[in-house]
Amino acid sequence: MRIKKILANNYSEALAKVKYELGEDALVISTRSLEPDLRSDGMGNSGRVEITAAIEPAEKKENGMREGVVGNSKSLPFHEDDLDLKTLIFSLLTRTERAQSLGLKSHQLVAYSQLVESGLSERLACKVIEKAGVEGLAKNHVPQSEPQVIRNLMKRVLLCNGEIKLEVKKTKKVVFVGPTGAGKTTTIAKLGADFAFRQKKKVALATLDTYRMGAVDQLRIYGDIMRIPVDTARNRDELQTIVKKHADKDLLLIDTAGKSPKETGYPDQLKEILKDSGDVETQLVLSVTAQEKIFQESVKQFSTLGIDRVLFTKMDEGMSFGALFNFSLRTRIPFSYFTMGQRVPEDIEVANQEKVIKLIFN
Ligand SMILES: Nc1nc2c(ncn2[C@@H]2O[C@H](COP(=O)(O)OP(=O)(O)OP(=O)(O)O)[C@@H](O)[C@H]2O)c(=O)[nH]1
Ligand SMILES: [Mg+2]
Repeated sequence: MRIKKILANNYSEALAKVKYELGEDALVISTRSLEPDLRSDGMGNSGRVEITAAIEPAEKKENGMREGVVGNSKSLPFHEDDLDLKTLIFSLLTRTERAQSLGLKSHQLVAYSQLVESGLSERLACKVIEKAGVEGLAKNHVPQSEPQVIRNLMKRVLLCNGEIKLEVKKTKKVVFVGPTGAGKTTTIAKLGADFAFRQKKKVALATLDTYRMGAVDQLRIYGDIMRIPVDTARNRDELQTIVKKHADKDLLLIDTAGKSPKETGYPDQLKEILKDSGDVETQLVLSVTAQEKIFQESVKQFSTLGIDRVLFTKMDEGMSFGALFNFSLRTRIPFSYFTMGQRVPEDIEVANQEKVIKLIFN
């Protein structure tokens, strides 16, 4: 790693020099203001700034190093680095120093801090403020990121794609997967009721959760109350039989056993069971109360199955909704529904961008 100190009259000039001398991938590792030093020989400075920046040699970068931090990612919409040496050094700076090293100006720091406080990752918060600043400037000719510009920008990049779309003359099959206790079974009951009673569609429920005591009963009780058939499948053949039996239905909702993201073999078992049942949409169910790390691990865990959409539960218990924004930007998996309570069938709504933005800024 090459380290270089850059002197300039102010931070923006210093950052421009860093980019010019070391390139877009350079990482600012420290900044400091220099006191005016008016030496009699005229060689002193009159209040300047010093930036220490580092750059990875080109051949190392080609060996797997990802994009840099200053002026990074032009890909859509934003991008974050993996944990690497740069990230490690970066993490040693204070939040404000990090924001400045990413190019934010002092007038942007309040908005930036608010986003980080509400759970946005620091890098995404910087990107949002930066882009909102550019958009605000283009629109109003004022170099500031107005709250409305920030909100609109964030709203625009969130991906939501509405409720389950039924097929014409074909049963729509949807399987719900996710960590233990995320709310899969309860959500299936809510959706079953919505499609059967509000939308007057023919609905059937099935469960592959034959591992846990009482799991089948839990779904069956909901099915009995709603007068919706509930079937259980232990393997591929049994599921195929259920699918055939319900060929006249508009919608078949399939429940699965909750598994910790550490159980990496489980998605392959599910894939095997679902193999001959035709097109099955996969919805990953995640609770907003879980750690963000669980979100990422679950996405990784079920990636072999192919996740079509994500459904967030327990919005009523969530404390920090910036994680939803991070999730959307990191994975680009569209949101389907949000659930916000234990009441069946009331506590569910189709996911929408406005809701996420309101929760983040509330
Ligand atoms: N507060 C709140 N609780 C919820 C919500 N959705 C589900 N729950 C509760 O979360 C608990 C677990 O819900 P389940 O539907 O059994 O979760 P699951 O994902 O099927 O669990 P496993 O099958 O064990 O993996 C229950 O007590 C539900 O009432 C929600 O939106 N808000
Ligand atoms: Mg369950």
